[in-house]
Amino acid sequence: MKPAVMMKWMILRANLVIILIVLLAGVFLWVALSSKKKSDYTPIVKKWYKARSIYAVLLVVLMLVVSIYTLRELPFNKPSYVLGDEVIPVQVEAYQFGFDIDQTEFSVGDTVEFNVTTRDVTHGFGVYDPDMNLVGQTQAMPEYTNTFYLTFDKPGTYQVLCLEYCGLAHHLMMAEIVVK
Ligand SMILES: [Cu+2]
Repeated sequence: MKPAVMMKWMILRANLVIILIVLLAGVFLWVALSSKKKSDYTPIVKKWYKARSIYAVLLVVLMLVVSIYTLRELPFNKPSYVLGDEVIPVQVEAYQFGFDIDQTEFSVGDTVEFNVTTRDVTHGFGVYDPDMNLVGQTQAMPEYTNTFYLTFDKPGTYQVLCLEYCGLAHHLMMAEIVVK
């Protein structure tokens, strides 16, 4: 997703939250105002038991649609590394506030083995393609090396961003990888 599109989504979501809060307040008000009315209990129970089953089915369908839609783009089903591939090992050391990456220039088609650690606190190591889609990430942990494989299939400048809040200048913690 491009940054401009992302921004639009964030504004849309903020508006949605406000609308939902107003709706919820409306429901509370309606319940409070109608709580003094007296009526026969049995038909109400029957009516809402029925509504509850319809609601449950709708919820399951909605969750299925949302799950399928949101999970299909996860990289889990796209192996970027096959046993026997030639890989380029790269050491990454994160620190407050930057990354030491021992190689940052690659060619299209290269499969890289990122060995990620940190010299101070926990950081994130997220690699974004030239369209700012997250294509790979792992945690940078003290005294521990996390490895992940990434095949660069597009030329351009990739951004590396920290994905774990790690201090005041966390938002400035970035690096670049160039793929030719
Ligand atoms: Cu960080």
